[in-house]
Amino acid sequence: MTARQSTIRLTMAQAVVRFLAQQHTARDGHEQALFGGVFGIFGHGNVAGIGQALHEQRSALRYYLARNEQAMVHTAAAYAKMHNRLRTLACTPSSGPGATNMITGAAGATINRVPVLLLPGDIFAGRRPAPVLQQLESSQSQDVSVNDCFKPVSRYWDRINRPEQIVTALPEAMRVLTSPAETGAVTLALPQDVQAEAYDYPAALFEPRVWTVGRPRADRDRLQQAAQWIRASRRPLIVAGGGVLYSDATGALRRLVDATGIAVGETQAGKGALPDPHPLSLGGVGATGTQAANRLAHDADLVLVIGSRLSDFTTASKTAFQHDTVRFIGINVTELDAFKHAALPLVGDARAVLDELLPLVAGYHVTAEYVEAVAASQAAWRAEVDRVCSPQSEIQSAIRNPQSENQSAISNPQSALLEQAHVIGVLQDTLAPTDVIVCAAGSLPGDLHKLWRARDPKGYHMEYGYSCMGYEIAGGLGVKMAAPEREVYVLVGDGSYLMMAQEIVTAVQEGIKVTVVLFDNRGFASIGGLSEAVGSGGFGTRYRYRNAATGELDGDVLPVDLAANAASLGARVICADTLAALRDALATTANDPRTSVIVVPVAREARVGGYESWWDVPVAEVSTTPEVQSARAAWEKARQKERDFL
Ligand SMILES: Cc1ncc(C[n+]2csc(CCOP(=O)(O)OP(=O)(O)O)c2C)c(N)n1
Ligand SMILES: [Mg+2]
Repeated sequence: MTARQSTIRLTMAQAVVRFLAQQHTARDGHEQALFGGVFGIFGHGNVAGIGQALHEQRSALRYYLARNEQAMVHTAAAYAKMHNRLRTLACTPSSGPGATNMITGAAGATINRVPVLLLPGDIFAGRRPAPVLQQLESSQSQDVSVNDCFKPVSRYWDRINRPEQIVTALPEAMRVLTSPAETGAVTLALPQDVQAEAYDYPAALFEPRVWTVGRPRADRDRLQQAAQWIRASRRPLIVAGGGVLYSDATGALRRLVDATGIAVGETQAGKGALPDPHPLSLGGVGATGTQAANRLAHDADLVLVIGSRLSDFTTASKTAFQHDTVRFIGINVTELDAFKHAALPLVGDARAVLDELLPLVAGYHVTAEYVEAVAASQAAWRAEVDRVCSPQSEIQSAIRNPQSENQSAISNPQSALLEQAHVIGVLQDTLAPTDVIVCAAGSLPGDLHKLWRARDPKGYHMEYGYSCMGYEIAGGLGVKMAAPEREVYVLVGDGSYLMMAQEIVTAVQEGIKVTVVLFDNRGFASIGGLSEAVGSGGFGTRYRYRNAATGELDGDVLPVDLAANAASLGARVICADTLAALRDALATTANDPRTSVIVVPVAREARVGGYESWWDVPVAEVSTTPEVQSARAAWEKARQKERDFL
């Protein structure tokens, strides 16, 4: 330390909190605080350190009490995603189980490329009282704790064994959090004793700091090459991913497609990149995509991938693109993604790259034949969505599915369980374009990817990188905190709800309104369907009693009352078992500032099918079950379409 530097004596934890409150991001000249607060659950591993610091500095950085550590990371990730990664929340758990509860959330954030700051408590750096409560012991090393488990799921990981280490660790942590290319979970493990230790910190550490999120530009020669490829293309397609939204490139995308006539398919994270309606929007692409997008993908000779990780859902497990000489242009701020599928990599910010590409393709336009084909397939798809979402098809669907638990629909339409697609139709009709739907796992993501018309770039919030059951309600909380001016609708299955509903209590406590629409089909419709498809008949996916006669889980329906459960957590609860009741419930909750749960019983078997697509789930190679054998044969055939792009 030089003599000129003034210092401030603080505990390490006080210094961390003080530092976090001073961090900002700026993009395109717009500056905002990086941290919108700190979520936490206290235990011996953080209460006297970070807990004390948060108490003392509570006017600088607000503390929120979560109910589960995994949930609070989902909340932070959703908050960050809603803010296009320019803001996030910090999470403080105790050490031990409080810390490891966050690992699932950390993996989700890193996989989805969204920033979250995790500050787990850690074992004593001084070691004398070891093993402390909840400490993992090793006979090989004393330099091991459960927090080492965060390493593979963090983009930056550090353990602060001396208080002065934060002087170098915190700026690194912020660099990674605010780097569009590197971002994800950042973990600073904070030993319990060191949190409370004082140090003379340089005062400069606590000066306000602005992390400029730039717009890196792609290599010029490669841009020229990309423009040539586009000009040479007769059947191009754009695959728009989450990067389009994060980079605020929806306007740039629209300008490019309006000028060239190239149609757009969207990934789960990219849905809303070209908001509906637009003549060149084909909706979702890939395993859960629309017929319109999947047909164009099948024949595309050039795929312009913008801000996508090209997951197996997007590529239909590498079967989506079947043109003999198809080639790819990868526009991505992350090299790893830009190079996928042997693409011509345009490594850079999506908006900057699109802005520079536009003048280079001036004069290029797709053919009249392409324009006609896109218009026709879009019109056909819109009609198909209307058909699938319209209640008139309720009875036909029960007839289509002879195994249906909805057989009563055939004899008595009044008593029929609702179909999920019809509920989605009502939500689509009722919600305002700027309202946000939040979802993550089960059968809803696939149905929504196909059926939902995202009319606002931030209106469709799907966590489908990790597809983590339990994200939904916790995530909804983060979305509402990030966009309090919007109505937030959490769409959640009964399985996901049972896994993690407790953040309703946090929402009630904070007066943060979310409206949960709970689709109760008594078990796992999605994985049940997948189990049937692989020949296992939905084994182990129904919420039913074990049947003494058969020894299987095929007894009576369980007496679980999800409405009573939600009410017990403090939510307003409405049960809606008809579409009319659902419309009423949505009107009622829209005018209520409280957090509500609308419980909608839906038929498990009434599923929305796939549209000329596939997902690779390998089937048992040997089995005595004929259903498995035929599923295997079908899988072996379908798999032949998988391609290597080299
Ligand atoms: C944490 C977690 N565990 C398991 C899975 C695998 N999984 C995907 S969907 C699903 C069932 C979801 O059930 P529910 O929420 O009721 O939705 P439904 O399938 O009935 O639409 C399961 C078990 C997962 N995605 N996440
Ligand atoms: Mg379910």
